[in-house]
Amino acid sequence: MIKRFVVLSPLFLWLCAAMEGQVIINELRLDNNWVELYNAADTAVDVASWELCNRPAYATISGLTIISGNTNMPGKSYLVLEWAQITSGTNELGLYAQSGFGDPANIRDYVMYGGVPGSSRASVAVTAGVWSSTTDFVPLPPLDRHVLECINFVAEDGTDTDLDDWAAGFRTIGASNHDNVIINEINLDGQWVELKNTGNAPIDVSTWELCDRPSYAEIGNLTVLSGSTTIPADSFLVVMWGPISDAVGELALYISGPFGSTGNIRDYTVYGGLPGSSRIGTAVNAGVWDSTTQFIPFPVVDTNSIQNNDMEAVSGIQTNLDDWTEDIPTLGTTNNVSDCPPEYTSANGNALTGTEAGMIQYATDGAIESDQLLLSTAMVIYNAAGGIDLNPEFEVELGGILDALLDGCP
Ligand SMILES: [Ca+2]
Ligand SMILES: [Ca+2]
Ligand SMILES: [Ca+2]
Ligand SMILES: [Ca+2]
Repeated sequence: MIKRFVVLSPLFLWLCAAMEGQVIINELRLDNNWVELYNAADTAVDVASWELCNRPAYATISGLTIISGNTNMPGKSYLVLEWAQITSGTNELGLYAQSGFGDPANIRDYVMYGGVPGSSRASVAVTAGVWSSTTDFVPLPPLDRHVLECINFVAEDGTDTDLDDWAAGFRTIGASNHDNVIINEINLDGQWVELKNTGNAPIDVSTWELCDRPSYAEIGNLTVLSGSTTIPADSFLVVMWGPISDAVGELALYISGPFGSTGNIRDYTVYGGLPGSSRIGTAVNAGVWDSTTQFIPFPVVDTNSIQNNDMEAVSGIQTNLDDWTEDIPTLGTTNNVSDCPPEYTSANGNALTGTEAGMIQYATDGAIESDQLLLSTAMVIYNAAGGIDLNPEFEVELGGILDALLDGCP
């Protein structure tokens, strides 16, 4: 009798493991109990017998409702599944190639969000290298309409994605998550806008649209001052557009029309005041701007730009009024990271006006001049190294609080 032995080389075993490991958890839509899986491999992976886990609940993928895609996932494709366990709040989701949920060899990807669950498979995920730490969780998105998404667009398997690769994003169910372009700098004098691709892969924005209601422009039709409409990873595109000017206006960024849709807007700014007609309501509902009454003041120095100073922002969701300040132009390059306004005085048209109802601090190394009305619920700090001037119109209602400091910006 002849005995035959088959010797599997370590390389062969490693290739098998890598191929069946290249499906990742890509997006979570918590309001609909949906998860989007992505097959990062070039070849098909059949995940019908794979398992989802939210300890102590488990589900075989073939038993779940398919929202889009196929359980025999073609290379570079998406599969969207519904599972009642995917809910908002403190939670986890594990993706396993087979049951045996305590065995790190079986887990392929993992995400923890909203807090640290009392019972979880986090330690299995950390041992397997598909999650960063048993105490790391992705914060819940700011609005129900936001999703949690993987923002590592070059991930090859679950070991490439951990806490730093997850963020609140826009719904892109069954499609790439990469829509991570923000409005980064606006120069009113020069009539240009700098867009930044905050993602780690190139993105083509030639069919995206700018909007200053009722004016609209496809980005591919505009004059490029710097960069390319296919913006490389972590890079800039600067385009000119006529409606960007020294008059009260807005600038919105859309992946496409229709422009009243919260699903299409990706970032928003409004400057100098509140325009009579605008998309600010759409922007606030989409979570890309603070409120319908907030705007960026005109720059004190005409040639200065207004610039986003949040270097960590991954999408328009993370940039708000507080992130915008005036500084010398940085056309096509990283913005100046100074978040101290030069001053708030009537001499430059930026005097503090309007009504305050909540807690807010205004800080500058220059001076503050105020016509504000502070309601009974207001708790306001004026912090100006160059002095504070309260005009006759300034008023604090009974119960309202004003702290005046001369420290300037922290
Ligand atoms: Ca991972
Ligand atoms: Ca997606
Ligand atoms: Ca924003
Ligand atoms: Ca810049």
